[in-house]
Amino acid sequence: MTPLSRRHILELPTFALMGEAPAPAARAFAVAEPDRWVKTVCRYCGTGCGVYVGVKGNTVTAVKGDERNHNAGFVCIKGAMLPQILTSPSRLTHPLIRRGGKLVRASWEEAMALVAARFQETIERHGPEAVAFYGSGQALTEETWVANKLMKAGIRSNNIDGNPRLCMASAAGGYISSFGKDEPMGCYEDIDHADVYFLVGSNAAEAHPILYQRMLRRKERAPDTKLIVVDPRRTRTMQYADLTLLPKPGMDLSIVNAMAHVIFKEGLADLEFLRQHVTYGAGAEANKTIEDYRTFLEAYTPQRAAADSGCRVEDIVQAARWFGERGRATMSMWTMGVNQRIQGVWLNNILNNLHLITGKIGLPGSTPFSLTGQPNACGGVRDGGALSHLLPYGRLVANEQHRRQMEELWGVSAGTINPKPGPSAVELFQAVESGTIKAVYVMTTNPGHSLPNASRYRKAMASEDCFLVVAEAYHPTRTSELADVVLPAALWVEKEGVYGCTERRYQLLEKAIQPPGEARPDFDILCDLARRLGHGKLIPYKTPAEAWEDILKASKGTAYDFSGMTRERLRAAHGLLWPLPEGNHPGTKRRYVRGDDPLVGASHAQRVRFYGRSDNKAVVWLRDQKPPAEVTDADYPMSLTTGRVLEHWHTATMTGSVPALRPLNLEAVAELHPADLKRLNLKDGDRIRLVSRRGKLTLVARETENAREGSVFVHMHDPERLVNVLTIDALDPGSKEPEFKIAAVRIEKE
Ligand SMILES: Nc1nc2c(c(=O)[nH]1)N[C@H]1C(S)=C(S)[C@@H](COP(=O)(O)OP(=O)(O)OC[C@H]3O[C@@H](n4cnc5c(=O)[nH]c(N)nc54)[C@H](O)[C@@H]3O)O[C@H]1N2
Ligand SMILES: Nc1nc2c(c(=O)[nH]1)N[C@H]1C(S)=C(S)[C@@H](COP(=O)(O)OP(=O)(O)OC[C@H]3O[C@@H](n4cnc5c(=O)[nH]c(N)nc54)[C@H](O)[C@@H]3O)O[C@H]1N2
Ligand code: SF4
Ligand SMILES: [Mo]
Repeated sequence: MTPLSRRHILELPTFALMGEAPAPAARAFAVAEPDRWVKTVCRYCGTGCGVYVGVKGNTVTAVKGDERNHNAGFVCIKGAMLPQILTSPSRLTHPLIRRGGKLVRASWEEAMALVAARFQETIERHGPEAVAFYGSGQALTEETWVANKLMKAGIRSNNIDGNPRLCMASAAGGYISSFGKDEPMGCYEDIDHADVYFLVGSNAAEAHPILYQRMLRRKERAPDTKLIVVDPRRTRTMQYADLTLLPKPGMDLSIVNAMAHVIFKEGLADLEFLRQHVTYGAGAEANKTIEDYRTFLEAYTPQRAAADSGCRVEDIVQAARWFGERGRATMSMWTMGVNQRIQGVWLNNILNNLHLITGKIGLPGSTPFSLTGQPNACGGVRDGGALSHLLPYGRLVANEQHRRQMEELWGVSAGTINPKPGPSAVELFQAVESGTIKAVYVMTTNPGHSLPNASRYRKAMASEDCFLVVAEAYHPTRTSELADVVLPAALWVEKEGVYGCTERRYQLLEKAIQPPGEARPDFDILCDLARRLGHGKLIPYKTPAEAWEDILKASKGTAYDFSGMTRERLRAAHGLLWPLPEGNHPGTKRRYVRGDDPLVGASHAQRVRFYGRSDNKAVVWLRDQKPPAEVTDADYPMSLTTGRVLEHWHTATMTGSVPALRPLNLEAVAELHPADLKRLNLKDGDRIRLVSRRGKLTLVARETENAREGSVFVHMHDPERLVNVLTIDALDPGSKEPEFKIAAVRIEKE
């Protein structure tokens, strides 16, 4: 493996910067000496780095990493350049209403009156299920709380979902089926204790750079620390890997099952742990035995996995040995290469299995740790229960007792909440297409760009039969261009609220400056809408802090209990990890662990208690490898995968506004292996057409050894070249998450 030095780390493409001694980029952004520093959180990824913004007058002139937060003063290139997203010329500063086919300037009163009237009229004529809300893992917790309460308790519709369905739904489904409750049990500190990192479908060097850098720091200190990366492409994350497996897209369940096979065969399983803490299941039922599981694993020999995945037998065995070796702490991390698959939940389950069968769970450095994408997917939408089948803090729409609890907390009469779960994200837009949903409010997400099979849903959103409201910080976007009303939203430090990141860490973002023009915080806009729809009593809040009081109460007594996280404590702390019940509890690094998690009980006989399920056990699931939804064939012989680059954020409304980032990598290109180019008689720089069963896209071909032969990678960020016209809207049957990562395409020369 490549030797690591301090110099290597500092020269990493991730470009991490120390906050204290301003590194070049940080200084570049101290465009004027700030008058004051305000503590907040990075706007971008689910790493949730703490930052301070430097403010002069009403302008953010600098940013630096928070040394007392988990990121220890580091921020990545996107974080360092945050101030410029606030002042982009494309910031929307006043409402827009569509008149005669064109979006024209309107007053707030006109815009809000129109939105309220159209929603009211639609509900009266067609019922509450004719309207919908589509939210985001980037909205603040209090904003999401208001939207969820308004929809489920006020309008009495479960037609509320959000972009975490495109992202974390399979991880949530995996945690719930394996452990009874959502959310990871480990913490970032585990990175400092792990001896093995097992990364599957995660390009952390680009997507979670500060966590990746923390892994490298550990490797530098403890050179025997192993990094294993499983990804069909050769990624930047593999630069420092000790073992790389490059499976055929979609064929890595066989690898993970084969690792379990080897772990048992070589005596690396922790049979005592299994006896105490584990039950077994297949399908949806936990009704199997360890013998059933071992019989199931017999078929998954390393030879079979090698044949399925195209990886080498030795590498699969090596991965299993490093993972399972006694005395080594092992941390798995995974992201969209696992979740965005029709087998997403199943692959999550079997990654959890590896930790259960080795007992490498709930110990320093040993944990199954799904990395979250968005900064508040955990805190706002998953924990807050703002998906169509959920209610806040682990409660379910379909569970009568849970509905009663929320009705009481929300102060509405019993029977108010509709017992039928609403549609998931993609299904919601299918209902727009079919005309059952006639009005949609979209907030802090850009579905006209980010949905799979996008042309289909763009057409539905643009239709005369759909009244589309978009709350946005910028205009035009690929969604605001389709809207009937666009509401200008305050952004990031122009408002206040809570974000909850990957490790159950909740943090307060303080308001630092006033929003530009007439832009308003989403919280205020939603409260205004609630009042206009006659739900002022239900949504009486004047400030996000008032809503937070209700949120604390709703968490109390649940498996999420963070009722001790008062505004004051959040303001003083540099992040707090739940469970954190009322009182002076310091918070929980490792969930389910005796002596750390207050919900386990100090006198519990064993070191862990998986209290998410009533039998206090976790489930090892028998999950078979299946093919992806769309396999390649003679007409569509290449496999398309999509994802991210370091410098850009999703639909690039923010990073595309930063002059230093805009020129870097924003144009989507088709990354192809030299052998494929040769076979197709193409060369680097040629214009080509990618054709799938759903659409066509013209791009420049880029030759790279990093591509997998037979596969093409296109990033998702370019608003002018929407890769989602090609992707497939096939869904995981459990999580309803789309298979963004695998589609069949052919390549034509332009
Ligand atoms: N710079 C940047 N960082 C971000 C974001 C961003 O937009 N830009 N977005 C944030 C969000 S919301 C998210 S969800 C995360 C996503 O973070 P990641 O999931 O790490 O990023 P992706 O590039 O979407 O996909 C990861 C990898 O999955 C691989 N993959 C594709 N198919 C398969 C397969 O069949 N098996 C396996 N094992 N791997 C496969 C792809 O080749 C890709 O390298 O990033 C977060 N961080
Ligand atoms: N092909 C392909 N498609 C994908 C994926 C993939 O890997 N491949 N990944 C999927 C995943 S994991 C995700 S998370 C989604 C992300 O997809 P989106 O959520 O659609 O992408 P973003 O660009 O993050 O959209 C956030 C929008 O909110 C706006 N905004 C920012 N701050 C505020 C605010 O405070 N208030 C309001 N009202 N608006 C604000 C931004 O300008 C931006 O337009 O994409 C999904 N789509
Ligand atoms: S790693 Fe994520 S949260 Fe941290 S600075 Fe970079 S984009 Fe922001
Ligand atoms: Mo995501």
